[in-house]
Amino acid sequence: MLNKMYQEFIGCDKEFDESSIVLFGAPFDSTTSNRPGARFGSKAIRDESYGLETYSPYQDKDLEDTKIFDMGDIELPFGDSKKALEMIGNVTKEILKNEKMPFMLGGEHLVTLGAFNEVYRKYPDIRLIQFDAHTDLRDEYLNVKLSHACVVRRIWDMIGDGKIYQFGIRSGMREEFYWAKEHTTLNKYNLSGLDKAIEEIKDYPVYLTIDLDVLDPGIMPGTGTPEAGGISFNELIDGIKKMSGLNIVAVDVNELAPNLDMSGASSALACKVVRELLLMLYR
Ligand SMILES: [Mn+2]
Repeated sequence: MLNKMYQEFIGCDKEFDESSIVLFGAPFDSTTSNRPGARFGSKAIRDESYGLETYSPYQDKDLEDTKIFDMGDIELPFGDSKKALEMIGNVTKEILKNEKMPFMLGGEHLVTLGAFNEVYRKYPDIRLIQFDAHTDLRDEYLNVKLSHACVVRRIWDMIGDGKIYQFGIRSGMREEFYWAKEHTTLNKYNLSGLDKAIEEIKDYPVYLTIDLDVLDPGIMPGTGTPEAGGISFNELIDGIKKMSGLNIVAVDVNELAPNLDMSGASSALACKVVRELLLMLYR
């Protein structure tokens, strides 16, 4: 008998059938406009997770007490966004079909669209919570509609007005900020509007997407488009804990570019965010 040839995210060593959460990587960064490297994010998160404890003092929970399967990374074609999103969709679909929660590790932010498509198919009344420095509301970027800079706009194309809640936003075109006033709930700079949003969407299924650049680049420099003035790690952990009462049905954590922070601190931080999310979500 042979064993698998990769190390899963720490504590996520259960089999598919017995698990309620399925972790998978989407190592894709073809539309990254500034500094590439997010394609290495999921692998770094998996590798560096062995620097973590499985126990969280923040939540008094331990990954050892969970049943989570890490399937590893999907092998994606870098030159073809449409095909890559389709492949991400197929994996997501299979996870949902088996009544499990997809938990995707990016990759650039565009990968969210592949998973979201399938989640929307299963949950037509889905709401989106986005933590991000950037609006991601452009209709197109460099004449491309399938771009990391357009991902939330593409989600709006599907679900429409009043269902998208954005937090930590501090960068975008004027047109995007004005457009958001009509179509999304955009909270600038921090997570201060989160309580109100939770109250509004507590009866709906929720897709949670966390672009790690929502964090301050002082603690999270390892990302493609760092944006000064971000939230602290403790603010993010508080936000994650607050969402434990929500009906979150799918999650992704994206935009770690480990090659852009040679200290490794950004990767270690991302691992910790993933651990806290898994422990918050596990039922
Ligand atoms: Mn961003």
